[in-house]
Amino acid sequence: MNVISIIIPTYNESENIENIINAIEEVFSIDMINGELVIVDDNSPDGTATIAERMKKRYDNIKVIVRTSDRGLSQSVVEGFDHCDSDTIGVIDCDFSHPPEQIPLFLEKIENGCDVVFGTRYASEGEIKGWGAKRKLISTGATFLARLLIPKSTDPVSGFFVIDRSVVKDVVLRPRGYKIGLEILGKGNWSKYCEIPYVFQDREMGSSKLGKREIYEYILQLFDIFMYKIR
Ligand SMILES: Nc1nc2c(ncn2[C@@H]2O[C@H](COP(=O)(O)OP(=O)(O)O)[C@@H](O)[C@H]2O)c(=O)[nH]1
Ligand SMILES: [Mg+2]
Repeated sequence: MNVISIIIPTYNESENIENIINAIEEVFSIDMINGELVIVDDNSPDGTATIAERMKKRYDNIKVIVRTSDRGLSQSVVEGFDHCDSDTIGVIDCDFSHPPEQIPLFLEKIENGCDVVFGTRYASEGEIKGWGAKRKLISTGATFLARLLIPKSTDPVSGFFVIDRSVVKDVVLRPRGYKIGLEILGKGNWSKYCEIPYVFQDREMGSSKLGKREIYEYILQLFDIFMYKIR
């Protein structure tokens, strides 16, 4: 059985998908990790899923899930959970913003008893590279608000995290927008929180899909988690 399943949510990532699969497979191979990749694509018009399917010829540990309704990053990650066959589940972006070579560190923390391990850009040694002032401001504001709900975390809106499956077992999540990690921290069953600093590197290929809708959904999500916690 695999020790870790890594979910990669994708939308129009034809320029990145092959490289990220190769990069994670190399990490698995170097660190002798028995892992699998679960690519969850929202039927990208640029053919991302077809490229991922083709990669199955090279690797036997890849699953490709194509969704055709209710497009969304968070929805894709939650659907991915059902296709993961490991008890340890990770999430990583397709665009190399998150360093795949740090995956073994996340796994080690889980093996040492952490329930959730979040990559953080806002602790010592963590950093964001490549974003303009506007995007940095949005992220700082979003992180500030989320930290009021999850004070233990320096980066509760991080998209780079690994969890033990038990954290989300029988938990009713309300996936929407971009911040599925925050939803899991807000509603999941975890006690030992751990984090690992990483350097976020803005993408070089393809474009961000963050828009006004995701920001609006984020505000609703914060309110929903707040109500959940006081209940
Ligand atoms: N399945 C799926 N993946 C998405 C969607 N939107 C974004 N993603 C993926 O989520 C990851 C982060 O998205 P990105 O646009 O780079 O966000 P940013 O880094 O915050 O600007 C990337 O792997 C995207 O391909 C979506 O609607 N559905
Ligand atoms: Mg990105």
